[in-house]
Amino acid sequence: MKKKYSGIFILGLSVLILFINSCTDRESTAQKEWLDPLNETVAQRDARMAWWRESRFGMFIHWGLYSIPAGSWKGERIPQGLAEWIMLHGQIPSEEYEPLKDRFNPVEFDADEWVRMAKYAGMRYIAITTKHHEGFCLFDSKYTDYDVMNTPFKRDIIQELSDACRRHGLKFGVYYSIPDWHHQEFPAEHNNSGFHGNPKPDADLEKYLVYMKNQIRELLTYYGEIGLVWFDGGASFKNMEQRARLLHSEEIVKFVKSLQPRTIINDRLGIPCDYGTPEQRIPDTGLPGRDWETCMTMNDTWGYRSYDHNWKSSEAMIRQLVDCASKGGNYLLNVGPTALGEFPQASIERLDDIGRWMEVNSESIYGTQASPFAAPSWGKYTQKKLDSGLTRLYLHVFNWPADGKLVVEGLEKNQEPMDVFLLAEEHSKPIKITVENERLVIQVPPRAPDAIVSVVVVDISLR
Ligand code: FHN
Repeated sequence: MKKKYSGIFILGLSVLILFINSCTDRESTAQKEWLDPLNETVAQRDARMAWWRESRFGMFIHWGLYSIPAGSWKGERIPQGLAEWIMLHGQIPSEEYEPLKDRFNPVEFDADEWVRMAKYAGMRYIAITTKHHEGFCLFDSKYTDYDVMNTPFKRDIIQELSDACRRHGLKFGVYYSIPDWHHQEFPAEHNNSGFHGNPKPDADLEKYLVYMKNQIRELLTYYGEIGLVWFDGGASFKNMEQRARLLHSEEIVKFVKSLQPRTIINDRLGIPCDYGTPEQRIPDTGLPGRDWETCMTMNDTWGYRSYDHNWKSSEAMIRQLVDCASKGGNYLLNVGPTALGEFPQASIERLDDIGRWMEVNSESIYGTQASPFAAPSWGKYTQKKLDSGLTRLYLHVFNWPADGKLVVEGLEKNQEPMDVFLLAEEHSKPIKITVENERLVIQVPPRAPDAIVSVVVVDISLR
């Protein structure tokens, strides 16, 4: 017998449905909490993220056909914007730009040499552009001829670099551009400022997504363990909500995980996924409660630009690395190789400087967590828990006290440290600690062990 429902019941049900919808709307307008399609437990996710959190420091590599023009076109400098966007900034049609592939022949490319430089700098993972917005692929793809196998070079760069990472113990990650200025089915309307090298008016995003998923399958099938996928949107789509909706991003994540369940995914599909990606900036308070990674150029552009000499100092980048770690984040520092396959000399020198600092101080970066205290006036704190139950505080001193008195801001005077030493000197020289005006003061030597950042270690029992 068909059940009759009272008017009150139906009214109540409608109100309930309206309330749920309003919540859902509110949730969908806010950054919807990421519901992992695999219903991962916190413990499972922590295990999957462990290597990435331990690493704290990686290398970004932006390399493609744009390294050939290197910021100039037909003898004219195109200084606006980013070097890897020269096709757009120069409004270069595909038929003029794409023949660059017939000149791509990076005869100096040496994957082991690149990985050795990253490893010496203290970087624990590499993420390279397998395909940037220009659409050219640095890997052998059976879904396009616009790839490295159809150039004079004829070598699968992604294969060589992923193999070299495994040989040297670095995790390998792939950057993949969502927008594609070459593929005819990526609609120009969804590109930044509606650009496409060879626009097809009735381009069908769904057809492009088939191509994109086929290439994702290639990358996650033929190149061994892929530690992370660095999707990038390049200002495409109106906003993240539209990007996630039109890309069916949760389906893409499920697809990636169906191929390699442990692969870490960033937030540029338009949904939170595993970590946030502040770009060219270090958030004042980090991204509390969330994994995050600042990506940063060494000069002003990601791809190689021959006349961009605005290089950050090694000091500035070491301090950025410390700053990220002090807020619980990772630092992904970029190199833009030349058309010959070499790192710019200025990049090599900086990687070398950073490596020398990391040789002495990497313990204060790897595996650390955000500081338990606000940053002191003279530098940054990082911390890690010791097996003993003590907390090891790493005091990164940017400004060494001329009077030799380092005030440990944030610690209560009664929190007597159990051990204090200079990381550069281990326990060779005891360091005195006193209480002055209710504050803990470390008597440090007159000369800083390191001109850029010196690390003082304080082991303490934090409740
Ligand atoms: O448009 C890209 C840009 O070329 C570069 O790849 C950066 C790196 O994070 N991502 C996009 C801009 O946000």
